[in-house]
Amino acid sequence: MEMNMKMVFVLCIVVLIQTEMAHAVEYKVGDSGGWTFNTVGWPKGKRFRAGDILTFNYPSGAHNVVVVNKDGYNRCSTPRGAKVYTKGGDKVKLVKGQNYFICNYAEKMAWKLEGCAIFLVIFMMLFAIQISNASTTYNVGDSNGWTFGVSNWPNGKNFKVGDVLVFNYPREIHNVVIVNKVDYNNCNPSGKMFNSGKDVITLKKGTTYFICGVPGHCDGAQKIAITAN
Ligand SMILES: [Cu+2]
Repeated sequence: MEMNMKMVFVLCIVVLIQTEMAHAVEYKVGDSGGWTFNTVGWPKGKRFRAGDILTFNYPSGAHNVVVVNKDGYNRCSTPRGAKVYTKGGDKVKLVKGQNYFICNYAEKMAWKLEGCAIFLVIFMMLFAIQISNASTTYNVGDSNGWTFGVSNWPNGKNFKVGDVLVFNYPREIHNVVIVNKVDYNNCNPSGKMFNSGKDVITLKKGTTYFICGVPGHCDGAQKIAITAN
């Protein structure tokens, strides 16, 4: 930031109108070097008149020309509503008194860089949130699938809201029924039934109770209670 301010400073020039007269003269600011760093000394020894034209030659996109007041000039800052030229080859007619010109492009670049940094941080935060929110898909019972003795399978796992359970089983042998806690404890299969053999269920907040509705299977520990936070 401090470096950028210095860069701005060396681009500042001040043109003092010494006498007011006819016959406008056209000046190329910075001569062959154009409007670039260290043009600050260029006006020295020249006698400008009101109505003279300054041509600011520079690559547009690298610099600009901002007409400022004395305060803006001294602080290398851009007053609100300042006239800004950006095309390169800009012609500015001098008015009576002191004419102050600065390039505030480095200042702008600093803002842009700051803006980029802020967006990068936001992006990284969103990315981190996305990672922490990423849902996990579980195959219930792992390679054994949804079968007898599966009731211990959830132990030690931390399920989140939005995680997905896939119940894999031969559909002619088992099914999946979502039940309430009492029916879970009593192995009573009254509730929503799935029987595709590959049922995909997204977890909601709280505890969801799953049992196999085929008689005797729930009692054979084909039941799981999953708590998602
Ligand atoms: Cu079963």
